[in-house]
Amino acid sequence: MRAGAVLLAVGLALSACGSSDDESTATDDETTATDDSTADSSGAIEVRLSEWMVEAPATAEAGSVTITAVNEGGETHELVVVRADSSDGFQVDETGKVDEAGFAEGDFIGEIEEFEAGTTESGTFELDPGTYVLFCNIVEEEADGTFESHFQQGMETVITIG
Ligand SMILES: [Cu+2]
Repeated sequence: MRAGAVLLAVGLALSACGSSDDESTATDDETTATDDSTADSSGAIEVRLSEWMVEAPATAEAGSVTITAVNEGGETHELVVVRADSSDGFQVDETGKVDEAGFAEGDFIGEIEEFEAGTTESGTFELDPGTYVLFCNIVEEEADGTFESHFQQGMETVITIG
């Protein structure tokens, strides 16, 4: 009984080592398992949105960058990509909404349109080396007539593309 078990184990080990099919299968698994990665070297990053944060890796490689935006919050969010050293010079209107048309030509890169809490959206952007601000530009009007600007609540971060 015991000898049989050992032989079986050796047989399994040998077949695992000798099979190139197993190796290619393992590679496929890695390629599809991108959900848990926050950053890698292939131009894909994950950005997490919540109240009131935008969390992104500090750096990413230039080129065609696919941003997977995960809405981990309880509200609808969006993700705007603008080339800027920081948000210091951003123009906001009286509601706290950033004037997306106010950026110099070429600095407004694009956005992932608003998507619901608990969902994930992605977008691919051509990013040259430089510094970019990622922010949410949703403004909600409260029942009392005041405005809640997600950007002004802190939903912004800076990422360096190199
Ligand atoms: Cu938001």
